[in-house]
Amino acid sequence: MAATIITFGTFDVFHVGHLRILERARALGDRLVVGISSDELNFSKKGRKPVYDIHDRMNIVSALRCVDDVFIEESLDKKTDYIREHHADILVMGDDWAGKFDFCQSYCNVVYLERTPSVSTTEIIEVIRHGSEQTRS
Ligand code: C2G
Repeated sequence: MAATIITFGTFDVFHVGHLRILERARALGDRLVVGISSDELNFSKKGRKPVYDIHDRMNIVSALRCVDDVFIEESLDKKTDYIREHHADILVMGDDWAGKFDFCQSYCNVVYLERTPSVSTTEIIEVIRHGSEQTRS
C-alpha cells in the first residue's frame, strides 16, 4: 500500500537544510504532505515574524519535486488532527524536535531525521544583517 509522509515546518528563507529534510522524508514513502506554519504560529514559536509570508513560503515548498501537497499548520497542538486528515502513515521531523511528537505514535510512525549541520534561517538572517565576518567562526 502507498505510504503517505507528513512533515511540518516554517521553511522561512528556504535553504539546503530544508530541501534535504524534505527529500529524505519523501524517500520514506510515496507521497509527501507538508504543513507550513502560519505567520502567527511562527511568531509564537520564534518571537519574530517570518521574512517570507505564508503565501510565499507555501508557493516555494509546493513547487519542489519532492512535495505533493502543502497546507497551513495553524497550531502545534493539532498534529494528530492533521495526521488523520491527510491519512499520514509516517510523521517526519528534524532531530531538533526529537521526542516532542512521540505522542503521535498511536496515529502513525514517528521518525526524527538528523538536521543538516551549519545552516539555519536564524544564521542566514544574522549574516545578511551583520555580514559573514562577525557571525561565522
Ligand atoms: N531542518 C534541518 N536542518 C537544518 C534546518 C532545519 O533538517 N539545518 C529541518 C527542521 O528540523 C524541521 C524542518 O527542517 O524538521 C523545518 O525547519 P523550520 O522551518 O525551522 O521549522 P520549525 O520552525 O522548527 O517548525 O510543528 C513543528 C514545527 O512547525 C516545526
